[in-house]
Amino acid sequence: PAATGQVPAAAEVAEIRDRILEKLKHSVSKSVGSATPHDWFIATALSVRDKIVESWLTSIDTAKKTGRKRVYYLSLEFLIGRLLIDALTNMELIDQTRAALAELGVDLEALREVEPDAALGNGGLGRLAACFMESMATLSIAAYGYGIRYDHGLFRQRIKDGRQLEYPEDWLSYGNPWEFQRPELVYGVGFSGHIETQTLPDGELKQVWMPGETVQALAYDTPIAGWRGAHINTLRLWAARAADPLRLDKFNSGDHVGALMDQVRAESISKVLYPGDTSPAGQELRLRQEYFFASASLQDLVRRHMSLFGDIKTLADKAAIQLNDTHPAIAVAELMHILVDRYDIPWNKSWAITKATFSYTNHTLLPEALETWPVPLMERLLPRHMQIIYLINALHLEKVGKGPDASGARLAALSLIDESHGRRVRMGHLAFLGSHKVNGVSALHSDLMKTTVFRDLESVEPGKITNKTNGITFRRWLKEANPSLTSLLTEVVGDTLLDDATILEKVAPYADDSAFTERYAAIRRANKVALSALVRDRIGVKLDPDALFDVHIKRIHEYKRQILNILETVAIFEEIRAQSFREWIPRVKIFAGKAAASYTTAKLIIQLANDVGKVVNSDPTVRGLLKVVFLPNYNVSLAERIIPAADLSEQISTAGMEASGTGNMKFALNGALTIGTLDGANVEILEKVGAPNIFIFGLTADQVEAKRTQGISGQEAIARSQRLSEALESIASGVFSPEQPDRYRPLVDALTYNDFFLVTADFDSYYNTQRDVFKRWRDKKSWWRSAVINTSNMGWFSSDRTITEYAQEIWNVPTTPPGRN
Ligand code: 26V
Repeated sequence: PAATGQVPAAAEVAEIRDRILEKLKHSVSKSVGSATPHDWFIATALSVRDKIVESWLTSIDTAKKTGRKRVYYLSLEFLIGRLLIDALTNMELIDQTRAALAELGVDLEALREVEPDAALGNGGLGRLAACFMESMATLSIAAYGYGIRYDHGLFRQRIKDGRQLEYPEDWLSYGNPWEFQRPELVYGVGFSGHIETQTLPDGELKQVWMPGETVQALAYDTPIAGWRGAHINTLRLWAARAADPLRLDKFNSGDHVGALMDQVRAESISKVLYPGDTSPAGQELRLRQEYFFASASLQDLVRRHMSLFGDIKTLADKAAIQLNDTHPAIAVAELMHILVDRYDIPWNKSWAITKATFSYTNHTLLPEALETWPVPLMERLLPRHMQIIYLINALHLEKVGKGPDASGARLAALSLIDESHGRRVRMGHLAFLGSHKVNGVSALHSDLMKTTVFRDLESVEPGKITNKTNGITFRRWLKEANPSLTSLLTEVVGDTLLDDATILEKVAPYADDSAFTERYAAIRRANKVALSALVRDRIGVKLDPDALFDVHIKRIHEYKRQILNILETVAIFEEIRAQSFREWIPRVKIFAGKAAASYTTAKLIIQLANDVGKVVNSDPTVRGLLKVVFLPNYNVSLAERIIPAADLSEQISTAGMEASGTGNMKFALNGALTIGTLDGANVEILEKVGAPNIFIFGLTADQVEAKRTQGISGQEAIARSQRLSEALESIASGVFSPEQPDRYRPLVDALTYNDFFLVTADFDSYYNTQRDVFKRWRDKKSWWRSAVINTSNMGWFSSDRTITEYAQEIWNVPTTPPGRN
């Protein structure tokens, strides 16, 4: 990537160089002659970390002195990615550090590549948490992220014979230069045991939980630098340890393995990230993770509150706790436990404090993703919390039961306990009731919340559900991922672009300036050349950088409809072969994404993409007019390489099913045109960029709902579309799996008889819209005009805007835009 700034001052460069050398010697213990790229990475990270720490301590001190309200973002996932370039960028040290390393004969880009991704998340929800942490720091909100320090993040994906294989990920194996262990910060987290009823001196009865098992939570802190380093926040992740590391009695009697049993059991809690992204985990270990981090985080923030303010009753004035999905929802019962049992605050007062403190974000309406826990499991693992949940429920049902429309069915729908398939605690209901505000993540999604899963609860507390459309941090997704484009844009709008993304609007007039669009197109081409080199290195496929790069990257899931894209690919493949004389648009289909290890259909879709690629890429009649690549091990760092090189962004979920999407925003910001359904934030992207600059197709969410009530067989749609039936037929007959012709029978059968995701219903519309894409691509002037209009209208999708809305409408905390500190 091109340099991004001015020539740095020689004295500053020399100082940075000397700091790095000092770290290399005294912290890494290596000489210049023997240092590996990894050693240089550590030395460089430690030297920028020193700068961060100085601001960090000031930020913490200022928050203390001013007695500011703090925001606590509770999330089981933080999908951070790499931090070196991010830290250097936000500390405004990137050019100086690049120059300092160059003097030492070291290439910063090479160091960038040796840092492992912190992949402590599955996908959109985890990456959103990471963007929010960066924006909260940028806006000088005193915020803490709380989560789990997993030893192993999301599995590493390899593709063997077209199939996904999962390998453990090991991001900590070379150490982590960004974190600080806090050995003094340890909390005990209880599980199981029993409850004793005690009589207080005044005759009141009191429930006392006597846990049967206690696990220790150890704090690890990572500083999160905001833009221009003006403010630094803390990401505090908890690691689990046994209270007693070793049972000496067992060890001495010769049972060396048994002596470590408690340790293994305790440490399993923070061992590995759950790799599913929607299907229910169901296991006890997942509930133990949820309670472990909720309890440690609440103990920590209550301790801080008491030491600063000394009165637990003011908690809601000084702390806002955001629940990232229902994963931390048990915190609602935990806070009640703390207030009622520890601080002896009366129930109603405790409930008022709890509600005023919590708020909850929902990230999906998929029924299989809505967490519920079996009552017997809760009773065994968290007996006191189960009592509290019953009491919350009793008071809630008593209140709503007085209403005129309190039918049995309505009460069953409103209850915290789902009685329909065994007795289960509905964590979404608990999060909803325990919060003062509940939000969805796009306008459409927030509306659907009110008419689907939360319809009854919303009717009890109208106005509680609000919308906060997601956003992305432009520091990472524009400047760090696409420095050349960022330079071009700042030439036009000025270098406050990353302080206030709305000034991107000033780029709009340049959509018609051919000198500008030519430079814009040249930057894209250079990014495509760079991506082509990566593709060649990783999978040995050669790409034409002048082809249309059509990109579909995200978790593999039926509702995201990678298969719709594959069907269009197959249809075009057949057409090119049959009519090779026609003038085809050279196109590269790029796929990447992970499937949950147990999600058989998703894994079959990965195999199909790979099998189609194998056949298409080696067919001589296609003559390189179509290439299909599946890039293994999709992660944040790979996204940073692919997105700036994309021409077309595939956002083709079944309408009503993608809560928001955030990849859609990253692509549009970097100037890819979107082909998409009216789903999630696509709807708002359409509003901002205008219909001529986006390719919208397919059924709307309302039409999807109506269609499903008529039946979900694909037979009619297939019969109506010769192209579709031929594409399905070639897949079903083994054209792409000659060694096992019936391999894709299950996929084709599902589409034919049980097409819940309405792939067949949307196929023709998608196919035709792809032909509109081809037409536009031929008219390059018009294409680049649309690309520039996309970029110029994306300012609103900055996570700075999203966080400002949360701060003003949910948390009630002030924000200070960067550059104005
Ligand atoms: C569910 C589960 C179930 C149990 C196993 C572990 C696990 C992990 C995560 C989830 C929830 C996934 C929900 C999610 O990622 N939603 C995505 O959130 C994005 C940010 O709001 C949004 O852009 C995507 O549309 C939405 O799918």
